[in-house]
Amino acid sequence: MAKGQIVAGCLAPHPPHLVYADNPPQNEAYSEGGWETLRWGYQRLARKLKDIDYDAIVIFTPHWQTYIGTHFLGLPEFKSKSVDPVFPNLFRYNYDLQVDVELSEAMRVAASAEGIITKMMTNPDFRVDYGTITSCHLLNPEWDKPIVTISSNRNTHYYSPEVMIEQATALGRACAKAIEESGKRVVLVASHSLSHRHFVEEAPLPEDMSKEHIYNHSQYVWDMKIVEMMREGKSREVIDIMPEFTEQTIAETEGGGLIWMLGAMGFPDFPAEIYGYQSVIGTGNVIACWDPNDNTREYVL
Ligand code: 2X7
Ligand code: FE2
Repeated sequence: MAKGQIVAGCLAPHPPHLVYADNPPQNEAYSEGGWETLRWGYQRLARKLKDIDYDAIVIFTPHWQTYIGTHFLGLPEFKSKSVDPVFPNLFRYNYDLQVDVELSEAMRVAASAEGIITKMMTNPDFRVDYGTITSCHLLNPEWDKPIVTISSNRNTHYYSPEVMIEQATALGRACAKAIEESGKRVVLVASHSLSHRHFVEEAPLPEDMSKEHIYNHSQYVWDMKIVEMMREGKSREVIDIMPEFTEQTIAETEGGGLIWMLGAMGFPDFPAEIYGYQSVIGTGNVIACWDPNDNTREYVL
């Protein structure tokens, strides 16, 4: 059997506004559009993924928060309605998704061998979080690949940002080993925004783009610094300044997704492809992809 491999790693923000703006049949709310810079960037990345041969998507989300250990989806199908608790007016999405349970269990076993507390989620009534649904919908609107969702163990809050770096890196290493042994070709997804201060009042029309802007300038400067480092292939340095970044901008990096993904990819030193940056209700969001294949890696933006 050929060795499995990670064929791409995507940083894929999940504001539910992006699904709302797209008006897919699965979502109950209706919009007049909005946030095109991000949505068009997602469409471009989705087209790239279509040209890559892969078996499964493994996604790490900060909106499945677990306080004892790291959990993995553990049933072949989950079907329900995902409702964003903060924006139920925008996101009530009917999903029916397939899980690669074999890969999920293999990653759990490998993580456990790294000393991480783990558990499979086998409750058929479990509601998959909106981070998973939003990022997966935008990267693969056809939903024609099985997924695995990994929960975010709350290391940053319970311990410190430094402990999160250690734990999420170990988890990434374990997942990479399991993927290699599985013989599968896998796309990794870190589902989150960068800076994460947001407005506490919504515009009367949420998609009114005349009201959308970054929460404050300092948040913008921090985000641009991180994006610049991604472009320069300085992924290890991104992790080094992450505790400060997370604290200063209340960044969603606190959940560990980007650390996990870059750790699994061995902290790449090649440039990330950038597909777009835009604010959503004041938060900073970049779509980026790390393509380990020198022949297909592009300079997108
Ligand atoms: O979960 C989110 C987010 N990360 C960013 C913006 C708006 C809503 O939800
Ligand atoms: Fe979020």
